[in-house]
Amino acid sequence: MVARVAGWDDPGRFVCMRLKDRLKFQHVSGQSFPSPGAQGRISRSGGWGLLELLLPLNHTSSDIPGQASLVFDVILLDLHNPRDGITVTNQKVPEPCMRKSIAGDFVRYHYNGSLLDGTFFDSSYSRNRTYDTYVGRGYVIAGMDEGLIGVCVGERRTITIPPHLAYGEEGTGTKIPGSAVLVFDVHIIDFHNPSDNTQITVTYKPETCDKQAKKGDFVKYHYNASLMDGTVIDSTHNYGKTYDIVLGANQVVPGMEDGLMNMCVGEKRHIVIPPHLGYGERGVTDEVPGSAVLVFDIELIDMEEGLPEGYMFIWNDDVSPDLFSEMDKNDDKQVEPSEFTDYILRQVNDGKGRLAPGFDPYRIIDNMFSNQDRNGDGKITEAEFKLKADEAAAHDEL
Ligand SMILES: [Ca+2]
Ligand SMILES: [Ca+2]
Repeated sequence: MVARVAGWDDPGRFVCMRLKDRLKFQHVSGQSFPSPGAQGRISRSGGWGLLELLLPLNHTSSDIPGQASLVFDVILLDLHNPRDGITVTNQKVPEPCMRKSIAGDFVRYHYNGSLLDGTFFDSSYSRNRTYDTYVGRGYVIAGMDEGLIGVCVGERRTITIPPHLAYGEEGTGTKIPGSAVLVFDVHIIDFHNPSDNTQITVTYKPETCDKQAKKGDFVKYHYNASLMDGTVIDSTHNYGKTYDIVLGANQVVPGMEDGLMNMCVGEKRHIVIPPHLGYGERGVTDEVPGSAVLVFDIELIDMEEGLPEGYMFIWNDDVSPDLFSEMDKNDDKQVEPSEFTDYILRQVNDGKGRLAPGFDPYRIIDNMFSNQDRNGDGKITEAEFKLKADEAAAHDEL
């Protein structure tokens, strides 16, 4: 059984010790073991002074004769001082450390937990996933809450926590006994704050950078994606082609929209996306862990200017006054989908009009047709066309 000894290791200093023995102790003073794991012998009549024994309930007084000197062989399991706070040792802080965690940050970390004598009790590695928590908010034991403040991404540290900042006199579960000092070796994978924005660092800016990507532009870019610990997630270079999207059209996570905004062709950026602007608490199965911070290195390869917001087609020149008859090729006084499609595509090819880049042109044209075909009979009459054209005049639209 595990026994516990408490006492004063030097004047005024109160020490609690957990001992492995057949008996339970309280109140030992006058001497301390040098370190956990040390073995020693306690004698009732020796130099231990105020030793009082609390015998287990199954002991009867007949077990110990009166006036007996008692001798115990003990192994010191751990010791702490109730006035102690946590201690942080073995720090390995990566350079550069851009920022240190503060209360309210959400930290993802790995840990190995052991008792002071080295007995292992738990590890996040065995579950193959990080432990994730807000820090400084009471979601974890007090000592861990404190030990995870001031950490850098990638940092390793050992946090030693006295029982009054861990699981107290009661302990918890089968592996953490009462009054146990806990030792956590932690590795910080990443952290973020729910108020974080996308962090953008321009790593290369071309000399001429006059056209900058904006909402509606069709942008083509390369990216390398990884987690904060360097784990590679994905790269367009693996596929040998760019990733192409319309900016502001929700085709990528909000953090990537932020990161691409105002880029010019040839520019390179390093962007860090917090999970609420990335893949959230769920992440992406087998690719992005839940609540992970993402790191992208991106390069804008090409872009095509989009149309003004809200437009899917615009005229570059003045609109022909004979639009309807130009569309109605077979002159049957109605425009069918094929006539309409042919006409719009011809305008685009001739440079007279533009479709919004990055979308399926046939889908846009279908929508335009449906918009004109008021009664939905699959044909546009001159009356339908005129009605729409009058409305559009106000909107400067077809
Ligand atoms: Ca026709
Ligand atoms: Ca119609």
